[in-house]
Amino acid sequence: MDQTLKEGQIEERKKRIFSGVQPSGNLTIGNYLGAIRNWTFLQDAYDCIYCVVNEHAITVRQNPADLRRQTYETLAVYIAAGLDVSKNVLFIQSHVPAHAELAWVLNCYTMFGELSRMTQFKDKSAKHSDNINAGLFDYPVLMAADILLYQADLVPVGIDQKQHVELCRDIAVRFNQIYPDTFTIPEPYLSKTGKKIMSLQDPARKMSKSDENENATVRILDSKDTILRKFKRAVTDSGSGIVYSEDKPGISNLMSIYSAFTGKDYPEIEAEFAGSGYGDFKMAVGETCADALAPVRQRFDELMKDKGYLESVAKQGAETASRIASRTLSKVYRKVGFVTF
Ligand code: AQP
Repeated sequence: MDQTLKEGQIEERKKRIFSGVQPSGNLTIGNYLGAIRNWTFLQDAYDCIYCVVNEHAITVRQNPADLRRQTYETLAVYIAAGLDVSKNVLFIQSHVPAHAELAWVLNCYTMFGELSRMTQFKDKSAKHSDNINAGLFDYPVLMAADILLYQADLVPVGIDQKQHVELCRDIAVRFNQIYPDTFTIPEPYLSKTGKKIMSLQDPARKMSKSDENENATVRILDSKDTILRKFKRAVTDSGSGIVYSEDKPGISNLMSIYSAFTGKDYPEIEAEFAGSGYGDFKMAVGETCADALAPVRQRFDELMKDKGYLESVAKQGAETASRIASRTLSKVYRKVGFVTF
């Protein structure tokens, strides 16, 4: 129910969705299939807010010029992938200071032990052992602030971020127990296919945009030739046969990519490729992926030629987001006892 309505007025509001992607590199088909493409399916039924989370990105070292460029590119990918700017609020996190402000308050309601258990923190600390900064540890609290500021009902994410959404729920429940009716308790929203796309070079690891091995990731903006080459080099398993099974992680990963792009389930794919070799299947997945991404790439190129347009989308998005966020932040400040004028 819309909290701005006066008593007695009845009007259903659409459920609200919040999500974001870090501009920490060139986006992969993991980001696309696990997150952005699903957002486009939700834009009519939900009230959607999508952010380019550049404050999260600096938890690992970024080159400032690259970060600036990647921030606009990420926004352009959102639009190129099909997010309609008239239906969705699209903005850049650092333009709405309430994210950092609420994160500070929530820090004081989040336990050290909870943050220590986060898998992403453990993985990224191992990967960046020379820079285990407080921001990396605190990442899930900033993410909780992102979500709770907008009173989001659902958070569409890939499976790697589910643990963070669950922690966000725990923080919100704890806060509401002390200060009733402050936050909507959000639910993670996982797509049926594509929720965990694995590296093409090591199917035991998630495909990540910051992976240094270029052959491990397929980028949304890769050319068709590059996509085909990467799939051709994808690691497969011993034996033969296009079968989805735990002891065939390489082929199973390729099947999950093919399934996400075509909508076909695993038995259908097995039947389609019965008798085919790994090489033929890899080429089919590559072709399907490249063809599905071609229109996104084309629209992206057009958008990047008009920086003024992207800036206007970001500016308008930040204004709308700020209005919603400031209502929640004021409520939180009042509840915890901050003096306000
Ligand atoms: N491999 C993946 N499969 C499915 N979903 C994925 N996501 C990321 N990788 C995969 C989903 O994409 C959204 C945005 O992620 P993010 O950029 O905010 O953070 P991340 O999960 O850390 O993504 P990366 O690509 O691995 O970035 P880096 O390399 O910078 O750490 C999230 O919904 C995520 O689940």
